[in-house]
Amino acid sequence: MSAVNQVALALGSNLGDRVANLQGALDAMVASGILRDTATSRIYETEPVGGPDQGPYLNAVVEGWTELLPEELLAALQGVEDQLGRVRTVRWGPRTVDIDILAYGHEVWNTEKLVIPHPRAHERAFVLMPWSELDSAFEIPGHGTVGACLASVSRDGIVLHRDAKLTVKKG
Ligand code: A4P
Ligand code: MG
Repeated sequence: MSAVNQVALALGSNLGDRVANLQGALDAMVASGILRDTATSRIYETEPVGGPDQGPYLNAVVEGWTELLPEELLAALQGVEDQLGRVRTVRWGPRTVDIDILAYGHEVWNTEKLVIPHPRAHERAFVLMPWSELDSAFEIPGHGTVGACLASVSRDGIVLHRDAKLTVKKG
């Protein structure tokens, strides 16, 4: 049997039908077997952080279990981003969908392609607010719990998106 690891992923979208993009990414991850036993946070509307002048984001966090190794997971998630029509132009620029690996169990990974835990997750309210709904007690390696990190950042510019929810379809 393959090893199964729990992962936390951040989803973000600020182009096109943003809810459909987040839901499409979740559906693709489940349907392709990348993730199973998946749980999702609520969706937040968030002011863009960094990058060029761009529209507001919808952000959410998804947790689940994967049999893929970290770099296999990254490649599979980039495949989902491509499938959803992502075009990479400027760093931190607008995107149909971005899927970042926040945590892979409690592993620490540091290669040119992949850094886990995500190097900016612990300071971003648009990640920590949805993540805390799922697992506030999760210990982010090197940074303390999700809840403690959230308590030390500003929540300005982050509001709950009440119009839609993500739903997990059986894979
Ligand atoms: N990479 C390294 N570590 C990881 C990881 N843990 N997860 C590498 C995913 N990718 C990782 O990513 C660039 C490269 O990061 C990848 O090729 C991968 O090898 P990308 O998705 O192509 O480009 P990006 O997302 O523009 O860059 P980056 O550095 O991931 O940006 P961030 O830090 O994710 O910031 N504001 C709001 N409100 N909401 C957002 O979601 N997102 C960003 C993107 C900026 N501002 C935002 C939001
Ligand atoms: Mg990214």
